[in-house]
Amino acid sequence: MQRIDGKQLAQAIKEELAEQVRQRTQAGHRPPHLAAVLVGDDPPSQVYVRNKVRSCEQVGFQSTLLRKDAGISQEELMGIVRQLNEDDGVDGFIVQLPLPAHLNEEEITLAIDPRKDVDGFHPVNVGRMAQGLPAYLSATPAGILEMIRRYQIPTSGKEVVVVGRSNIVGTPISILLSRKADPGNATVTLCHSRTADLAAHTRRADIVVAATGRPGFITGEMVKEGVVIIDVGINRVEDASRKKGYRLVGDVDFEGVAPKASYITPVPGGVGPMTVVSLLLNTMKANTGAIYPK
Ligand code: BQF
Repeated sequence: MQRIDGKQLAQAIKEELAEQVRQRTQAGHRPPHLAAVLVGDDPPSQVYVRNKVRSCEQVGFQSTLLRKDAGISQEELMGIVRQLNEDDGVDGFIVQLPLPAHLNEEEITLAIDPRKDVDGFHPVNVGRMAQGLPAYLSATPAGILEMIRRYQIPTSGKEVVVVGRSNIVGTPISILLSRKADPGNATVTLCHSRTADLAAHTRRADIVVAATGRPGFITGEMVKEGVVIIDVGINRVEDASRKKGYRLVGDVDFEGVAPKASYITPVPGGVGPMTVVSLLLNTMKANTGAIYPK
């Protein structure tokens, strides 16, 4: 069993990015600039946005954090999105999800200029991704692809089972791994809460991508010997022995599954850091015009 060290990989990629920023600023370009809008005080969202801002600093990007009260109106938030769309000093921006319940996430996502949509959530980018056109890829699927690439895990002709069909992880990773590309060319099954006999599917899988949001959901008896496990879950479970009162666990029962796995991503330190670094990579692409030429 080999652990896939997402933290180490993310660090290596950040060092490459920092070098690229140095070279481009030497050559007279301004550094990439990411803006993030955080609405309200959802504790995990605050952690995620802080991770993103700190990561920008580490690689020499400019970052702007716009913090807004949980009570902000839809109209005011739409106004902020329009301003960021127009701001030539901002290469890309994100609106941290989830938003408070009174706000319409779909309308906000649709209002973001696809050329600045470094989260890759706008239907224009999703559609381009699905057709294999240049697009900003959703950060978690992009991070998973990069992990698979750098660990040289074969995907062509493999049986992949994705568990979870969200718009930001399950659905796009299933499209990406089935595309005619490398990594890709896999035979992908997308399982979800209505799948009959989930274990019958996961037991056949060469690669399992777990994105259910249920702590420890994938158990040892659900997988075959030699399986590759990509655990996307970031679940807070109560733990009185920790300073913060909780610890992070994945969607996979690590202790039960690891002995059967050839490769497995840990939580924390697996997919999570790769998600953040993918956002940086998208922001670099926004700055250079790699997806949408300027
Ligand atoms: C780690 C996210 C669910 C819903 C919205 C490093 C992150 C997490 C874990 C992080 C996530 C999860 C992010 C670790 C961003 C990943 O060391 O394991 C980094 O910051 N993430 C998000 O912005 O929105 C989410 C998960």
